[in-house]
This record gives sequence, C-alpha cells and structure tokens, in this order.
Amino acid sequence: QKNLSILSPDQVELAKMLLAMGQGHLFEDWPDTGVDDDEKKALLVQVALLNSSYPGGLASYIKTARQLLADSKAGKNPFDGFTPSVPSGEVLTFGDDNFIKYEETGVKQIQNAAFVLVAGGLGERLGYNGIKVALPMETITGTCFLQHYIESILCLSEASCRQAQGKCRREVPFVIMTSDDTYAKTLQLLESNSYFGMKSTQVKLLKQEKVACLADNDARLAVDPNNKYRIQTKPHGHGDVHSLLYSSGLLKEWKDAGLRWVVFFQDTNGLLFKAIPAALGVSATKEYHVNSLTVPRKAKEAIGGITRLTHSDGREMVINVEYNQLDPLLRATGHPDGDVNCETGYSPYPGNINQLILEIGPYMDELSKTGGAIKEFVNPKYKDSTKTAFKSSTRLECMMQDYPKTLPPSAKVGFTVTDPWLAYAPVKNNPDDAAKVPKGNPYHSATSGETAIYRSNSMILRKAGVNIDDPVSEVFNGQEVEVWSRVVWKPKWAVTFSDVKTKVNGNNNSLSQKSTLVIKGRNVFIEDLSLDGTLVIDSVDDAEVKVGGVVQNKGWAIENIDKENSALSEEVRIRGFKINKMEHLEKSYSEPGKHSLNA
Ligand code: GDU
Repeated sequence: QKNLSILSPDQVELAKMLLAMGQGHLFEDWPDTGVDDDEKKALLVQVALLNSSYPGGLASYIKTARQLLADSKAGKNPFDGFTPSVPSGEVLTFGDDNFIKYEETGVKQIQNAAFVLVAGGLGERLGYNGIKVALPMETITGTCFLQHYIESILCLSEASCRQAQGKCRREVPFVIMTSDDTYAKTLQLLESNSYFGMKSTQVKLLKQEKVACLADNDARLAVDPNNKYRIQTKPHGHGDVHSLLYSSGLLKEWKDAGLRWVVFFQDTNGLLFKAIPAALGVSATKEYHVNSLTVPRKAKEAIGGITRLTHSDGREMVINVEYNQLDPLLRATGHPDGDVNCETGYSPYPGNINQLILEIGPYMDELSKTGGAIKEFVNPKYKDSTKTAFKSSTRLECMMQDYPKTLPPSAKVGFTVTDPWLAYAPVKNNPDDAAKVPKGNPYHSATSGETAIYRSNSMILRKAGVNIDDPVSEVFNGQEVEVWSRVVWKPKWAVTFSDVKTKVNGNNNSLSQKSTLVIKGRNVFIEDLSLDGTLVIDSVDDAEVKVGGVVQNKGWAIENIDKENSALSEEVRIRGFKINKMEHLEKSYSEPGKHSLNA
C-alpha cells in the first residue's frame, strides 16, 4: 500500500493483478517509499513486458502454469488415452519424375511465400561462443549459414520470377526470430555484410522475450537470485514464433499482399533448401494447411517423430512427438521395445526437422482465435519423489511444431518424407557429446554437418550423371564419417535439381575422391570434365563458361586436427579437421560473353 504513490496508474493495476494471482511475495519485504524506488519501478516495467509479450498476459501464464504443474505432480501423461501409429505422408525420392514435378510446382510458389528462420536459441549443447547462424556451413568456402540461407531465398525467388515471366513479387519477405541472446549479433552480422545481397527492407528481425520462472507448484514467480526487484526469466522456446508473427502484424500484411505460404526453418541445417521447393510443391498440390518436412529417423535420434495419435474418444491427429516422449509413449501402448528401428534400418516414425510450411489463410484464421498461443509444457526437476519442491526454478515452454495441436479435425495436416541424405544435417552437439552418439545414428555435430554437405552435393551430381568415386571413412573428433569429394556450389549456380541437370552435360564427367569442386559463377556449364584435384570456377553473371577437360593437381586435403589445439579457431576445432590447400586451379571470368576452360 505505502509504495503505491511511486507507481503509475498502469503499474498499480499490474501490481493488483499480481496480488490477485497469489504473487504477493514479490512485494513482501519492500522497504518504505524513498528506499530503492527506482528498482521497485523497474520491477513493474519488467512485469509490464512479461505481461504484454505473452498471449493473454501474465495472469493467463500463471493460470496455465498452475494447471500444468498440477498435472506434472499428478504424473498425468499428456498422451493419456491416445494410441500411436505410423502415419502415411508423401514420400519423395530425389531426382525422380515425381520429385521434379513437385520441385517445378514449388518454385512457382516461392514468390507467394515468406520465409521465417527461428534463431533465438543459444545452442547450449554446441557450446559455441557466437551465434549459430554465423558459423561456417562448410570450410571449403567458409560461407556461413545465414549467407547461404539468404542467397538461397534470393535465387529461389529469381527462379520463381523466371517461371512467371517477370510478373512476380520479387521481394520475398524474410523474418528472423531472435532473442536477447542473439538479436544484436544477428543484426551485426547482417549489417556488416550488406545483408548478404538482400535488401535490408526485405529482412525483419523479431525478438522473442523470455518468460517468468516458476518457483513452486503454486506457480509463484521466481525472484531473480541476483536482484530481489526482478523476476527470474528463461527462454520460452521456438513456439513463440507464431505469436510474434501475429502480434507484429506481419502475417496480416503478408495475407493482404496476397502471399499464400509461410516457410519455417531452423538455425543450422546446410541442406535445408535442397528439399524446400519440392515440399512447397507438395503443399500446393495437396493443398495442405500444414506440411512438415521430415527425414527417415534413426530410433532414439534427437529429433521428434511424426506420429498419428488416435484417442479412445475418436479424436485423431498427426503430430510431432518429441524425442524424449516417443519411447515412453510406445512402451506404454503395447510396444515393449519402445523406439526401435524397423527392417528399413530406421524408426517407422518419420523424423521432424522443423521445416514447416503453413498456408497463410487457415493459419491466420487459427491465430485470430488463439493469438498465436501454442500448447505449452512444463518440465520441473523435483527435489524428491514427493514432488513438492524443485531443484531449480522452471518455466513453461512451447515448440513451433505443436501449432497443429489446436487445429480442428477438418484441417489438412500432412507431411513429406525425403531421402535421408538430402535435407537434414544440423550442427547442435559439441564434439564430446557427438562422439557418444550410438554408432549408426547421426552425430548432429559440426563434423557431420559439413561432411553431409559434401555427401549430398556429390549424390546430386551422381544423379545428374557425374561419375563420383565412393567416399572413404575417416574419424574426426571421435566421429566416424564418410568423406566424399568436396563439392560446393553457390545457390546462384543451382537451387533445384533441374538447374543442376541443365548445367551438367556430356557423358564423361568424373570426380576422384580427393577432389574439390567449387562453383561460384552463375552460368558455369560442366561438360566432360575429369577432375582429380581442386578446381574453383567463378564468373560474372553474364558470362557463360564451359568447363571441361582434365584437371589434375595435388588438390586440397581434409586433415585431422587436435580439437584441444588452442592455436586453432573454435570453428575449426569443433570440426576436428581443416582444409589443407596444397594446390588448385582457380579460374575467374570477369568479362561477359562465352568462355571455355578446356583444361
Ligand atoms: N530457438 C528459438 N528460441 C528458443 C529456442 C530455440 O528460436 O527459445 C530456435 C533455435 O535457434 C533453433 C530452433 O529453435 O533454430 C531449434 O532449437 P534446437 O536446435 O535447440 O531444437 P531441438 O534440437 O531441441 O529440437 C527441435 C525440435 C525437434 C526436431 C529438431 C530438429 O523440437 O522435434 O525437429 O529441432 O532439428
């Protein structure tokens, strides 16, 4: 009461709301007016932010928290009454007629899409010092993830415009969701690189706020251990992206502008754009409101499984079951072995890679009802089996792939499965944890993330008729990986399989295993090239370069390094290898017109 005079009328209302919600402890030992007044007011400023950044406000957060904490204490299973089964989706095989047809349809749709990258996570499991989108995706060219994403979006939208013969939207919107942990560094990365060629107006940065921590089962908000006038906060999860797109007005803007799709993706996956056009083609053809891109999943791999859940009361949904929940759910429903591989060598449940394509119309309709609130969960670590106290404060969390959970049964929710090598190679685990991943399961490390790019590009060239040597097996940072020829190309050379096929001609193209091929120019045509070494080709956009003949040199070797060697950069150490550039042929064509490299 005595401190009311120092607060504004809005702050008084917020304080009253907190008192009504059982949060009196936040004000309990406040000294008299005149002492720490600024700090007291700062607490209410923080409360206002926590209140406005959560759909329904803090009162709603506390109410939901009480319910979820009570369910957790009672050991209530979120899947109670549901039986899991394997759903069926659209299975794509890279390069076949069906894939090409979907890719063509998808490219047409790119100009009707907005792209959304969720990049608010710190990447604690990786333990990298910087933001993850700034990491080199591969160390042959050193291109970082963000640059590759932006160039891919730009090139896809150009391809879309070509198909529409000029009548198109050229500026495909790109949104990056950041957090306090990543906002400033993401902005700096963009600004210091001229937005990697995108117009700065085309890129929007959103920032997710953290949510209040909970100290006990009554959902009493936790006081910050470092400041008694602050509430402790923690990240709420990637599910925030939906409420942010809604509350920022962007979704409405896009819908009014006639856009039809929102494509979501995550921070470190160097392969993701390889399957996006085809997946968008599937969305358009099947008119999916929600399409989730998946890859075959190894049992126990740390990616969720797409599962059909059928309730005894008749409800049914196809949804991601997170990796830590799939095994217990299967065991509890008549599968005593839990999450295991089937005869294909993979789990029968396709792996969610959180590349989601939502149709804007139905998405907006749903968000106008929910405000973008996503079904949350809580994961308290209890002190003991009485479940009366927590080891440390907890908070509600939400995941973007849980969006379909509130949809009506009439919603068209589907998924698309791609080849295991094509579309997913994230960088999430530090070397020590990666080395402990069970043999045969993907490491999800910087080592596997980079080598998977060479594998995927080599496989694509093979599908286009190039003879590529088989890979060799090597161990870096304790992880056994396949090392293929190091093939890297810029998105402007190819963003679809059709692009690759147009630019690879002749029946006598070959690459030895020790080879590195870097294609930076747009109109570079490979024709009867025999490469045993390293070849780097660049050209201005209006040059047309035919590359053939025999190129042989010592090339660039991929060499083991000691990850404890502090003379090396963190980016190199987390891979366990470096590229030793011994000898190469580099050609750069700066004049327009026709050129030919006949080595
Ligand atoms: N992220 C945010 N805000 C957050 C937390 C994370 O934007 O508060 C972002 C991260 O930057 C990243 C993405 O969300 O881009 C995913 O974060 P993680 O990589 O930590 O996600 P997980 O590995 O825990 O799992 C998620 C899904 C899984 C599976 C997997 C695939 O929950 O089902 O799809 O990604 O990579």
